[in-house]
Amino acid sequence: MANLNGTTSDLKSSFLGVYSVLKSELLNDPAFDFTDDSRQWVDRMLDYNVPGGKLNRGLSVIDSYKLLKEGKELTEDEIFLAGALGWCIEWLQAYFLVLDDIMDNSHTRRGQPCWFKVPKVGMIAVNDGVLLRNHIPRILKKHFREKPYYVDLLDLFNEVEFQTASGQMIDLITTLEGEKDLSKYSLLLHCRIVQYKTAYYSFYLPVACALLMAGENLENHIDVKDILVQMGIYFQVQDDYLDCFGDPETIGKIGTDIEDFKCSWLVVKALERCNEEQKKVLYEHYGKADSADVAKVKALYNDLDLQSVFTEYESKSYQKLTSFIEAHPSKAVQAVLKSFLGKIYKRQK
Ligand code: DMA
Ligand code: MG
Ligand code: MG
Ligand code: MG
Repeated sequence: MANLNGTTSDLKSSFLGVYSVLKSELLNDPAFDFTDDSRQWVDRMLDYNVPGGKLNRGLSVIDSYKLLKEGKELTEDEIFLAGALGWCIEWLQAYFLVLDDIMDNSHTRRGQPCWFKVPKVGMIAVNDGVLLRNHIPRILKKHFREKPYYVDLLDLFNEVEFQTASGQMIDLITTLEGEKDLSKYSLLLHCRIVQYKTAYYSFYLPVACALLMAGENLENHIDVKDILVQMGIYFQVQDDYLDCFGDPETIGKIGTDIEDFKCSWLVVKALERCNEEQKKVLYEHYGKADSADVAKVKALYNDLDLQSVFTEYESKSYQKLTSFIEAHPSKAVQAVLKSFLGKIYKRQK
């Protein structure tokens, strides 16, 4: 394995090396009597869904752990373990995305068809999601069961999964047919949805994993959690913005928020800024599958100059988050949080 204390590309290639090890362990899990067919299915399903993203969440476990160790060279063993925790987060993400794409009726993900859209997969994707979710405790058991922080790790993944699934639930029930009512959409509701569906697993979880590995008690780091949750909310606002204004080639997915009647940051801002006439347009065309309806909504977003509203929000958020970070007493924690923020500020994908 390449030395993970080296450059970013070394780090990524070694991280991918950890993936190969974990995958081969799962494909030879003695708890299931694999046949060639079933092993091949899982092999293909994993390669299709787990490693193809930006890997930011996974890589940042190693990054954060290194920063918490304040520059001390990590051992190969520490690197492998931090990498394995990073992959557990990527597995969790794959599980949520496979199911999210079915529920959101999406088309593409990471530049390829969503897994359930692949011929012969279809609704088998539901069980594949369940399998992906089940792989996490298997990885943790294999590599962490003797660690003093094993129970805390299991508990952390359980808590965060529950929060994420609850966030997904409120994201989905706000769009229910027959109750399509834009008047219930507000910044407060948006904030509640994205805090749960995105912030905990995308931002708090990687740092919490690194903290546990470093022997820390998570109860002593509530302040870090609060900052990461704020960062996660900003990240999902970017996701909502890119759903409409991003380049599908670059973000690897085609937006569906308007069709899906989502409580997106953009529709909330549009409602805040529109006049009575524009409000009628929104009420009439938001949440319809027809591309002519979607085009009307997008034209309205342009008229309301939501691109500038977003740019303004983006720089304000960056300033606010930076000041929260700089108020933190630990320089090592500051470095972890700044590295995170740097990775997402003004992202195009
Ligand atoms: C996704 O929200 C949240 C989870 C937990 C997968 P989303 O549907 O906006 O994500 P995407 O835009 O990637 O489909
Ligand atoms: Mg989605
Ligand atoms: Mg969704
Ligand atoms: Mg989205």
